[in-house]
Amino acid sequence: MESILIANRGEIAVRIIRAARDLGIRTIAVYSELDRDAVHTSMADEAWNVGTAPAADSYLNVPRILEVAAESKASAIHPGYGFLAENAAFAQSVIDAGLIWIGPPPSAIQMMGDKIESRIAAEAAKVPGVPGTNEPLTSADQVKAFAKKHGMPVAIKAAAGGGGRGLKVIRDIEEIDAAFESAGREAKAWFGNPAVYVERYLENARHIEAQVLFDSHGNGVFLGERDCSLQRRHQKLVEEAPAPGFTPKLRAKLGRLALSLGHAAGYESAGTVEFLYSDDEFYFLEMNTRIQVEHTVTEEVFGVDLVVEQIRVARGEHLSVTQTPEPVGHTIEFRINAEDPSRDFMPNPGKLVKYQEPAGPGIRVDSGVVQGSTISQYYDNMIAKLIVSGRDRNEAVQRAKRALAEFEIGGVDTTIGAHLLILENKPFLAGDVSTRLVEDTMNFSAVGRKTAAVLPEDEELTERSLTVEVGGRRFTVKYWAKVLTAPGSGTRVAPRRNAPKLSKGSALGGGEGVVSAPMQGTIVKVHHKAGDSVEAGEAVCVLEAMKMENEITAPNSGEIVDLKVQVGDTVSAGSILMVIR
Ligand code: MV4
Repeated sequence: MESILIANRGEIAVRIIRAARDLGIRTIAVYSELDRDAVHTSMADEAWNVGTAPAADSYLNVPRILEVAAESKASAIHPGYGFLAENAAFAQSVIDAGLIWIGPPPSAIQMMGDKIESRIAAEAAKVPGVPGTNEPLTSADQVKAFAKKHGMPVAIKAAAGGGGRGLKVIRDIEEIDAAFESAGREAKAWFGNPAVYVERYLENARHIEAQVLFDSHGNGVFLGERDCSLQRRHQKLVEEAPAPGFTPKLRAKLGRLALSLGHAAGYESAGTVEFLYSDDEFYFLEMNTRIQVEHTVTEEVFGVDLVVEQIRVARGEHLSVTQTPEPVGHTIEFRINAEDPSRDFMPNPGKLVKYQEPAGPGIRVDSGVVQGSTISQYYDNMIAKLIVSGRDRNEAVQRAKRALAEFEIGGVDTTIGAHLLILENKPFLAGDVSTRLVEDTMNFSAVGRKTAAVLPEDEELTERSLTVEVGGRRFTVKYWAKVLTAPGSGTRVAPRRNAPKLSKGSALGGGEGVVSAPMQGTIVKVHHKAGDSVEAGEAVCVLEAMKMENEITAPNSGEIVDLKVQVGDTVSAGSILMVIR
């Protein structure tokens, strides 16, 4: 295997490039027009344009990806996760094109992609599933009969769904008719397959994933478990290994179940078998036939490079790891996404005008960005994965607090504040994790943006006021600054750069409706464009200064008649930012 084409982007593309490099294999990146200057694009040995920004026109553009594979003479393709990673037809077309597919056989992808088929395979392999049906439902009456027999709540799931997509929880018999109808409609619309099935919905269970790795010679190894119970609307927030409170006995039992399913499926490469763990029992949920986002915590604790192992297996090698390693220490992964936890994790794409990763003991950051990168609404909101290890869970938690506080990201809202809140959550700290923890015990609505919430607790903020004169008019503004102890350690005033110039004919500063910078800083968000109407007191832009984001508000209602700044501008105290008349 002389070269690998990575059919992906972002942090996982960087991750695969690193693994290939470790094996001395040449790397071929593909990029969309939006990713022409992305980290993965410049990092690979060569890079090819596969199309325009929309994923359908680029990262999902199978003919173009295969064409590039042929033109670049790639030996193999690694799909990463998402995009085409679990597309059996794509996997088959790669193999038919004479390339090595770094992943499971298309037959295994196909089997596990149909959640009803995967349940049947699990049953045949004596891997107990959540009580449920193994035939597509044809009427709401079947759901009612199931609920009568097994109890409520129940979950209706899309056979072509997975990862929580197409999952409907029903807590009241009266809701079954409507839920059954909408589940089928949504499954058809979202996945192109209306088939749905029903399971008993297990409340308060833990979501435990088993990492498995198979070679092409029938050998399989269980590489430990991950606890992924902390999810929000089926989006994982935090993953950890080993699972809190897991014993070697439990780990061995889980491993036997996971390997049994893998063998039954004729599995090869890395895969993850998902279970619910409740009342000392494991219940099979689904199997993911890809390397997962959270593979990193397994790597850190069980001491294996899963992507290197995938490549080795794809080269026809026998497993180099044949026994489940003993876990060493504890690792927690935090997904740093461009989302605003205080607004229900609303995506907040934008330019990373400030980006500085933490480092130091126990810290690993997997990312595909640098300062100046843009998180685009065309792709997922992930900025980076912060992977924190310690000798035990408490040390990992302490280090995580330090690393999250150290993580400098400006220009987008991030999930850092939410993670810091999780690290103060008592059930979480006690290891009492379950799929209900987030919903039952956490409220993110008050989570400030990272810079406002995470100044190390020994730093205090003092209220200060600043008197400025703009265009002959005197303003006194309040601001809050860190107490700097070292003498002369005042904030270095950055030289003015791109500071907005007063345009001809505009207000010469001062006067009604002039919005000025209360202090020197960087514009990290502009909420409006020229011509927009705004209300008095409404946030119009965000100025980052002294590690804090400061909302600048409209002094009066009116129209923005002159917008002088854009994201990334450095402004000095008193600079006019915009005029509202
Ligand atoms: C379930 C379940 C309880 N009972 N199925 C969520 C993602 C996908 N992997 C499957 N998931 C679940 N399926 C039954 N029959 C609980 C989850 C689940 C979960 C549900 C709600 C909120 C957070 C969750 C975290 C992990 C798993």
